[in-house]
Amino acid sequence: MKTTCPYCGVGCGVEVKALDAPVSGDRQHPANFGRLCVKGSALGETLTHEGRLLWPQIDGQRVSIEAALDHVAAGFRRIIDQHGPQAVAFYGSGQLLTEDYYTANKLMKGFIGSANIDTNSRLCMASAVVGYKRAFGADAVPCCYDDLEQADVVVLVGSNAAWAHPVAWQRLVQAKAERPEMQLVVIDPRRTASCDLADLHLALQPGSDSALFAGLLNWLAHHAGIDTSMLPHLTNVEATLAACEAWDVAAVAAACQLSEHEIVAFWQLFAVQPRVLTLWCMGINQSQTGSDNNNAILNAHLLSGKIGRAGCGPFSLTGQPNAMGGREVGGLANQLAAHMGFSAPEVDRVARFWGSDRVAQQPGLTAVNLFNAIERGDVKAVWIMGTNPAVSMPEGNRVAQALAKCELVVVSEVSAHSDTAQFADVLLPAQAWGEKNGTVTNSERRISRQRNFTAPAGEAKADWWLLAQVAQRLGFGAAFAWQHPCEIFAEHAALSGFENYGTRAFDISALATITREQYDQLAPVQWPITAASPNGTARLFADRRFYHGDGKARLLPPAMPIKTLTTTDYPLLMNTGRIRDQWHTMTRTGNVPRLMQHYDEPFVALNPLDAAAHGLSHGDVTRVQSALGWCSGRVTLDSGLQRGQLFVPMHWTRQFSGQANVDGLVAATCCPDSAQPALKQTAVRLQPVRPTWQGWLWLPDIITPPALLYWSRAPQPGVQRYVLAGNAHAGEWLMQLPGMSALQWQQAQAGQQLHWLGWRKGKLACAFYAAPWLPDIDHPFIAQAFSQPPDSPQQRHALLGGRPTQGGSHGRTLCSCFGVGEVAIRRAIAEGCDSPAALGAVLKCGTNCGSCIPELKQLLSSLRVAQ
Ligand SMILES: Nc1nc2c(c(=O)[nH]1)N[C@H]1C(S)=C(S)[C@@H](COP(=O)(O)OP(=O)(O)OC[C@H]3O[C@@H](n4cnc5c(=O)[nH]c(N)nc54)[C@H](O)[C@@H]3O)O[C@H]1N2
Ligand SMILES: Nc1nc2c(c(=O)[nH]1)N[C@H]1C(S)=C(S)[C@@H](COP(=O)(O)OP(=O)(O)OC[C@H]3O[C@@H](n4cnc5c(=O)[nH]c(N)nc54)[C@H](O)[C@@H]3O)O[C@H]1N2
Ligand code: SF4
Ligand SMILES: [Mo]
Repeated sequence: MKTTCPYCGVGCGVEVKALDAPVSGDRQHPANFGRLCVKGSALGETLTHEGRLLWPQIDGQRVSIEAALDHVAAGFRRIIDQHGPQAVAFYGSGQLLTEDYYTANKLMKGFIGSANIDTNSRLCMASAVVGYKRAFGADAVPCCYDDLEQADVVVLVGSNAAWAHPVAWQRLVQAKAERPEMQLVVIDPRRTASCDLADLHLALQPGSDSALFAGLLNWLAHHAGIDTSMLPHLTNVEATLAACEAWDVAAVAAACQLSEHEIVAFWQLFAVQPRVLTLWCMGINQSQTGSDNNNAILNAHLLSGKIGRAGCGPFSLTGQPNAMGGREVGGLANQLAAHMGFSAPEVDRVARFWGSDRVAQQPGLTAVNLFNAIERGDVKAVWIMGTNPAVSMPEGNRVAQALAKCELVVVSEVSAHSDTAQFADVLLPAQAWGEKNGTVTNSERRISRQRNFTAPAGEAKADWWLLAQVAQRLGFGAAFAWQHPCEIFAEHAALSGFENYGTRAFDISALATITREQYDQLAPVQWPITAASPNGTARLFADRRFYHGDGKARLLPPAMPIKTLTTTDYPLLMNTGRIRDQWHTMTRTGNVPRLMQHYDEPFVALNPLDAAAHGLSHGDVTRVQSALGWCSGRVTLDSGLQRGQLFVPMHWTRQFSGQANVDGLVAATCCPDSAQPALKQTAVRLQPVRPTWQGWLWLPDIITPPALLYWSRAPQPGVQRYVLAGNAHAGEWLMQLPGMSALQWQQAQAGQQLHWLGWRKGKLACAFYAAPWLPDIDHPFIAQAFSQPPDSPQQRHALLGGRPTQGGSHGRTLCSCFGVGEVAIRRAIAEGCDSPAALGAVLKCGTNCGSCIPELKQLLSSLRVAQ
C-alpha cells in the first residue's frame, strides 16, 4: 500500500508492504524517490495501540460515541443560542487531512457562522501566507523540489533542513556531490547540521534578516542585478528601492554583525548566478517582523527575475504534512475558503456554493487572540483537533489555565496522554496515520494520498466524520452528508474552480468529478490542476502573470531589524526549535525507543564561554528563566552558538519531563501583519541547579515522579528510564510510589550512593542508581534485564553494580537507524576510519537515512583537531 508520511512538509511517499514489516520509501513518489529520514523509517514502530486514546470520554468516564457526539452538539448549541456564534471556536492543525480541514472550515464558517477557526499553522506558516499574498496576490509557492537539483545557488535562511526537512536536504546533498560547483549559503545565527555543506554561513544577529535582504535589493539595483524585463510586471519598485537605499554594506554589517566581506560574497552570488533558489522556514516566519521578512526575500527574487524558471525562486518550506492543505481550504481565521477572503462578493459566492445563509462575514480570532478570548470567557466552547496548544502555544501556562477555565473543551486526539487532553471535558478518539484516509499537500503544492491500511484502534473515528456527525446534530445534516472522504475532496475541488475564471491560484477543478476509484488511485500531483493543465503544474509564474488585480507582483519596503530584546535581568537570548528525531510534542515519536537515542532528555545548548561564565559544565542541569516562567534541561556545550545565545528544543512536555516545556517562557508577541508569534527570541537568564544527588530509575510503567529538582523520562525497549536529580534523600520518595513496598529489595548503599534493585517473583521490577554525581552505568545492560532477568548470583551482582562484568558503555547514539553509539564511532576513528563512508563501511552508521552524517563529520573533524 502506498501512502504519505505524516510528519514534515517534505511529504515523502511511503510504502507499507505488511504490518509487521518495516516501512520503506516509495520509489515512484516525486518528493523522495524512495528515500525516508529516520522519523519516516520508524513509522512502523508508531503503529502500536499503547498510549492511544481508544474510546470517547466525558469528564474522564468512558461513554459511547453517540453520547459523546450528542454532548458536544448540545454544548455548542446551548452556547451559540445563549451567546452567539462568536462564543465558540475550533483550533485545528496542519496535521489534519484536507478533507478533515475542509469539513471543520465549512462547519464553522459556513453554518455556525463564525470565523473562529484557527490552527497551529498560525504558529508556523502565517507569515509566509501574508508574504506571498502581498507579493503575488495569492498564497502560492512558485517552486518545486526539482529546483533543488537545478539551482546554481541555494540559500537556506532560518531553516535547519538537515534536521527538519531531511529528505529535501538529502536531495541537496546529492546534487552538491554531483555538481560541487553548486553553492550553498546558510543564514542562521546558529551553526547547525545544515552548515555542514555550506560554502558560506552567515551567522547573523537574530532578527536582522530583513536588513540583509534589504541590502541585497539595494545591491541588485546598483550592480546590474535588476532583470529589466521583469519591471513591467512589478509595482512599488521605486518606493521599495528608495526604502532600501540606506542599507549599504556598512549599515548591513553593523545591523547583522557580519563582516562586509561575507555579506558581499552572498550578494554577489545572488546577483551573478542565473539560478538562485531561496529556501526558508521558522527562523524567518516566527518573528515580530515575520511577514516583512518574507517580503524582503520575495522582493529580491522578483526584482532579479529569479522566479518561474527551473532552479530558481522563493521557496517557503512548509512545516507540517498538510499545512498547505489547510491554506487551500482556507482554514485560517482570516481566510474564508479556497483562497477567498471576506469581501462581499466572495462571501456571497461561498454562500451560494455551500447553500447557506449563515456564512461568516468577517475574520475570526487568530490563535493567540483565540486563547486570550477563552481566558476572558468570551469564547466558551472550543474544539481542538490534531494539535497540543497547552504546550506548543507561546505563554503555554496561560493557555493551559484558560483551557482549565473554559466551559466546554472538546479534544480530538490519537494520544490518551497529551498535555492538552488533560483539560478536555470531552475526548474524541481520532484515527491515526495508517487508519485515516484522505489527502495532504506538501511544500511544493503536491497533493498526495494518505491511505488507510490498518483497522482503527478501538473506537477511533475519522476527524471529518466526527465533525460531520456534530454538524448533523446541529441541524446542518444535508450539507455534511458525505459517506466517504472522496466526496469531500470532490466538493473541495469544485469550490476551488467555482467562478474562478483564473482569478484564484488554487484551482483543482479538474478533480471535481473524481470517482472513488480515481481517488484511490490518485497519483501525487501538483496544483493548479485544471482543464488546461490536468496533470498539474510544476512551477508558477513562468508567464509573469500574478494574481493582483493588475496582474503584477508587488514589492514591499523592508522592516527594520529587531532591536535586541535582552535586558540586564535577562541578558541571554533563547532560540527554540527542532531536533532531528523528535516530532513536536513527542506524542508519537517520543514513544519509539530508537528515536529517543539521539537526544534522550531536554537540553540547553550554549556556548562554552557562557557556560563557564555561569559555572556550568557539559552535563550539568540548569534552569532557564524568562520574565514569564522557567524550564530545565541538561547543559550541552555547543561552540556553534554565538555568545549570549542559547538553543532549547521545543519538544519536551509534562509527559516526559518535570518542567521542560519551553513555551512557558516565550511571550505571545506577534508579527502585526500575520499574527504569528515570535517564538525564536526570548530574553532569559540561567540558574544553575545544584542537586545533592542524581540518579537513574528504570520501571516497567510510566509514572510522574514527585517534586524533584529535575526529571526526564525516555522509553527503552519494554521499560521506562527516568533520569533524576534532587536535593533531599535520594531514595525515600521512591518507596512511597505505589507497589514499591511489596517488592523484594537488593541494595548496595553508602551515603547518597544507592544501588537498589526491586524484584517481584524473580522478575526485575525496579532498578535505581543514585549518587552525588550522575552514575555512569550501562543502560542497554540494565534495560535488557527487565526482559531477560539475570539467572546467576554473579549476574545479579553485576546488575546491582550497574555494569556487565565485560564490555563497555555505548555513549550517545548518533546513528539511530543502526543504533551505533559515539563510543564505537570514536574507536573506529582512532583505528583509522577517516570519512563517514569509511565509518559506514565498518559500522553501517550513516548508510541508511544519512541524517547523522553531519555529526559523523563533526566528530571526525574534532578528533582530527585533537590529534
Ligand atoms: N525533526 C523534525 N522535523 C520537523 C519538525 C519536527 O518537529 N521535528 N517539525 C516540522 C515543522 S511543523 C516545521 S514548522 C519545520 C521547522 O523547520 P525549521 O524552521 O528548519 O526548524 P527550527 O529548528 O524551528 O528553526 C530553524 C532555524 O531558525 C534559526 N533561527 C532562529 N532565529 C533566527 C533568525 O533570526 N534568523 C535566521 N535566519 N534564522 C534564525 C534557528 O537557529 C534554527 O536553526 O520543521 C518540520 N520538520
Ligand atoms: N517555542 C516554540 N514553540 C513552537 C514552535 C517553535 O519552533 N518554538 N513551533 C511551532 C510550530 S511551527 C508548530 S507546527 C507547532 C506544533 O505544535 P502542535 O501542533 O501542538 O504539536 P504536535 O505534537 O504535532 O500536536 C499534534 C497533536 O495531534 C495529535 N494527533 C496526531 N495525529 C492526529 C490525527 O490524525 N487526528 C487528531 N485529531 N489528532 C492527531 C497528536 O497526538 C498531538 O497531540 O508548535 C509551535 N510551537
Ligand atoms: S523527510 Fe519528512 S516527510 Fe520525509 S520521511 Fe522524513 S519526516 Fe517524513
Ligand atoms: Mo510548524
